Amino acid sequence: MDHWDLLLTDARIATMRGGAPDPYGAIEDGALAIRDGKIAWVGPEADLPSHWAEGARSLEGRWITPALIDCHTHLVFGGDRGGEFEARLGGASYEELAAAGGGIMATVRATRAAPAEELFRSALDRLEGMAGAGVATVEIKSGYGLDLDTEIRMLEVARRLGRASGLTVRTTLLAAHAVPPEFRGRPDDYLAFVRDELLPRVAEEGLADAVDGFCESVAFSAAQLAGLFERARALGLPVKLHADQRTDGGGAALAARFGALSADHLEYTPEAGIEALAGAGTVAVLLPGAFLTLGESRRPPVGALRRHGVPIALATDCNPGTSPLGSLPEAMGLAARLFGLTPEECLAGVTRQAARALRLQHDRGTLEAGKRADVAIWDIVHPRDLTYWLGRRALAGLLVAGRDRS
Ligand code: DI6
Ligand code: FE
Repeated sequence: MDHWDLLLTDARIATMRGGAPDPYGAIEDGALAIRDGKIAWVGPEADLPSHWAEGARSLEGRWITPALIDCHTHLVFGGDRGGEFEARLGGASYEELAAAGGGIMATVRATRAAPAEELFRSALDRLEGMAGAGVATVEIKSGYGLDLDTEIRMLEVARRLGRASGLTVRTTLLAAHAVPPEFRGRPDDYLAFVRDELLPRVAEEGLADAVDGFCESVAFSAAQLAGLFERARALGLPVKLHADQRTDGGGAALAARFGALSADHLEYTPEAGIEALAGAGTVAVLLPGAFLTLGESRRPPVGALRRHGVPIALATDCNPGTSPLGSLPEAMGLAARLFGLTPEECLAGVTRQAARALRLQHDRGTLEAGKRADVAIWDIVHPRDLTYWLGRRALAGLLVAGRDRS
């Protein structure tokens, strides 16, 4: 092999390889070669045959990492809930606001009323903000439509965001997010509609890469969601779950039973649930933006997750109600401060482990030969700085499938 499309030299490389003996899988004085959008070679520059270095791009000692992956967002939505935020600061609870027609239902009304173009424009703005912080892969959930047309419109908008931005967008059907007004008091009828009509249609049109549910006392129980998950699996779609965020609803155990890609939130998950996740190989996705915004005090069980070897990912949970957080590096900084994760765990959580939460680990999440050349270039002294600093714009460049994006 003697030609590269792009060769980066004089780089400090946080490969984020799993099981690497060096922290961050780091390679000092490294080089990384790209061909056909993939990483063709990565290692110490001294090991490169010298004539290959011709035409290389020197990074002048900058750090590179895998491009970041935001594996849990509700990026597509209509309207705005800033007023609710103020009301909550004034003492109103999330539950009170929801009972008064606010909360998720306020966003459902606004999303139903919004034309696709408007949903697309506002979400593209948020997506570009994420890319500006080093993110190249984003998961986007539906769940603010709760009817056939709007759920499909949200997923179509999400797919279009991927095509228009050049970033990778993975879509998730979250119709089991709340009971819509048309089905008030009849959650099982609503879930039957999702299971028998909406989900098969979404699967047939290839609009979703996974199926999610909100397993919570204010939403659906584990028993209610099991039927939906069975159908999802029968249609070949993997599942994910909003689990045990504000109460222990047996969410982690449900996720594990269905071999979920991830179980997300987990503040109230008991040890048995964590053991189940470990056995199923399910990723724990922690969401410090929602924890902070809701003023939670019970932290997710990080010690038990570590002890049982459950992979820990982090995401923004970007949504207009409980996590108005548009920056994944800020989620890292918050996870360290609020949950006690190490900076290395935080970076792994938005690269290697986040890839796994989206079943993309074969293709991205670490800097290794054969993987997609999604690479973030940083003006930092050490990879821990990505977690240490809050609100610092440290991105110096972003390669997506080997091409310059910024
Ligand atoms: N978990 C949450 O915290 C949110 N949805 C979810 O599944 C709430 C989203 C919202 O308030 O709009
Ligand atoms: Fe969420």
